[in-house]
Amino acid sequence: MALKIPMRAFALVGLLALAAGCAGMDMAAHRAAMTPSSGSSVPKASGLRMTLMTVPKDPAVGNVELVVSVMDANGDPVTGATVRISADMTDHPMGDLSGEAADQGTGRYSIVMNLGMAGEWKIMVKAAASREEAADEFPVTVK
Ligand SMILES: [Cu+2]
Repeated sequence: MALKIPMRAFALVGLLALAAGCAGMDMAAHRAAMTPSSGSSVPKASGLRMTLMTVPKDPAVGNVELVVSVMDANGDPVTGATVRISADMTDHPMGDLSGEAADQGTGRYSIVMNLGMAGEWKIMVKAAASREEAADEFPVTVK
């Protein structure tokens, strides 16, 4: 099956989900526009804050771009952070879906993951920048 999503700078992960016996891939159309998705984080003691967007905004089963924005306590974008993302379904394990998001240079960090089953997912994000760290979890519904 040919991937419809250009590789760009993203790491492509998640093929292990196919081995987990879940539903086959139905590649989502990859929308160019980035629109905010539900989920935002509570400020942590470190001062780092994160939000998550998905592309497309309402993901279907298949490859989904996960875009994390990292901000400091003033709301300014934080570049040069290390952002690790892992994904799983909320009610059963889907195998090891994790990777490091690529730094887009604008405080945004992006990775494409194969969310291989319809239902409720949780996207877990850990960010580390200079002396600060933050972790958060975001709900994503895959149709
Ligand atoms: Cu599943």
